[in-house]
Amino acid sequence: MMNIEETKTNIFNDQKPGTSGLRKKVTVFQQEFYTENFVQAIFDAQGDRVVDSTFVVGGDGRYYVKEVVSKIIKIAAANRVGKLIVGRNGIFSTPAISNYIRKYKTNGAIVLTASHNPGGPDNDFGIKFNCENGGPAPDQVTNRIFEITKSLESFKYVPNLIIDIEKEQSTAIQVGDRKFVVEVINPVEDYVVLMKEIFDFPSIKELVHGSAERPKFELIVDCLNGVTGPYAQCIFGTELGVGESSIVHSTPLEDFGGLHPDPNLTYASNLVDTVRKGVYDMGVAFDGDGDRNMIIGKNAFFVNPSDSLAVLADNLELIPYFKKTGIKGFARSMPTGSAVDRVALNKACDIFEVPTGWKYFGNLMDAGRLSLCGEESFGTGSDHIREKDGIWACLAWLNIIAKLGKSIEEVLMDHWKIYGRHFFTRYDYEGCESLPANEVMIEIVSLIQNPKFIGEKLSWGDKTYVVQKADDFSYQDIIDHSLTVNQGLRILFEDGSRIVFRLSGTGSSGATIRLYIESYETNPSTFMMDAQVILKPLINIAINMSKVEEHTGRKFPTVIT
Ligand code: VG1
Ligand code: CO
Repeated sequence: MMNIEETKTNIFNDQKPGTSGLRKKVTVFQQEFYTENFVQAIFDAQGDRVVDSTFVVGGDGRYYVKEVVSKIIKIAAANRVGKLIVGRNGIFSTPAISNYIRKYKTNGAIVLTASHNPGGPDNDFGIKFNCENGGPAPDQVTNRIFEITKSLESFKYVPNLIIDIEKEQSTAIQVGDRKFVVEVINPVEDYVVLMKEIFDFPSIKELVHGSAERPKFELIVDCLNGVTGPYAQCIFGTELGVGESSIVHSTPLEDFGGLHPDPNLTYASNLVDTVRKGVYDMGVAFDGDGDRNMIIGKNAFFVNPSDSLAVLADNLELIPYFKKTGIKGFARSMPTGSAVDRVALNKACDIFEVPTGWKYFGNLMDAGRLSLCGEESFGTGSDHIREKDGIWACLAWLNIIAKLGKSIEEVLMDHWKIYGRHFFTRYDYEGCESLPANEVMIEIVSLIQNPKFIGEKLSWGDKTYVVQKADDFSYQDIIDHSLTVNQGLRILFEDGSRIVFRLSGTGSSGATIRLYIESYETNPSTFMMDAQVILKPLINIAINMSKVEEHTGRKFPTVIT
């Protein structure tokens, strides 16, 4: 039998979760009692539901995950949790956790990830709480946790409870007068079963192997040393027969091998360069925790995530899962390009526009209103789980290509011919000081608050745009009617073009300004043009009106997508 101890904690005032959990430098989490404080607050926020509850624990394999898993085991045992399900070695992708919660009807999960942020002792760590629907906790829950962290006086734990998480095993321990169980499991198995239920694996297998009618479709998968490695090896390697040399960076590393595990053109440039050589028909990369994806076609033809969402929406019936469930509706986050809106219109189905962050899709899915959704930040997913899902997105593309028999570029060209093309770009000014970043936002606020701004003509070169509407985006959830405000400054123009400014909510320090630009073209002669060329006038208008360079001293963004 083991005993519970209670230790006085320190008060921390900075444990407010952002877009997707609490993210800070590892060194911040390593402060005495910092992590314990947040974990205790998660359990306290459960109220009486914590008694005999079952929670899943796992993360993206980054530095400090294992230490925090052992802290959580000790604290859970002392807080009357009945059972913890732990991914072996602390490994569990974000989508696989979401699936596990739903499949086995557990009470939720503590997900240890800073997603696409770099890892290692000098980089980032994160803790996210997911609810029993499998999705990230909504604002009401994270606000409750935050309030508790600010007044917590002590935390409870079982000091002598040590579990070997390198071995799959189940351990029952007597803690005080209760039984507490820790089950260490294979984190890959159930997820693979789910993928095989959703997609037409035989068709995908034929695609990647080639047949009498069609040459082999060459795929390269880059896991950026994140958590997807073991999932990719099993699904693309063992199940689909993709060669070992085409599944790269597939061992989860604590510092991601020095890579920045963010699948975009800047941080996954190795993959882009490889695919540019013309051998591969498709390249795909995932982020640290496996919920993001980047898709590129032959010769590094880039599929913008907003277009990816629209193409999947248009072809969803080709995927067995949706043939069965039907299509209930589409959604995108506000800054995401609106290509999918046209598909929704064409299919006469609902389209929802929600704030940035996957948690805002959850209620719609739970209410059976939403089948497919996405974000411009390389997030795509469906109601099979309640997180975005990188491997799912790759399989969805493969499934569709297997059925259509076209290249990725052909699929996009055909899509644009029908719907027109929404050009989209995002500029990130990462690692700014907080003060100047706020000044940039205030600059825009003062512009859009002026009633005379509506109708104003903004020009650059020979292009002129007329302001139709400008606001600070707010969203009322149609299911629980909760209101979320201050979700991004939008300037909408009469021709459908948009400029959006937002501050990132996932950074661990300082501030990141995100500038999103979109415009719509129907003239096919523009379709193959570079988005940066087409959007140049709007980009310059946005940069001038925000005085971003004056305030931050940044001549250029750090990342352009
Ligand atoms: C970013 C993206 C957002 C995404 C979030 C979490 O948030 O813009 O679309 O949902 O990251 O993604 P922000 O607040 O930095 O813009 V992940 O892969 O960290 O779970
Ligand atoms: Co992620």
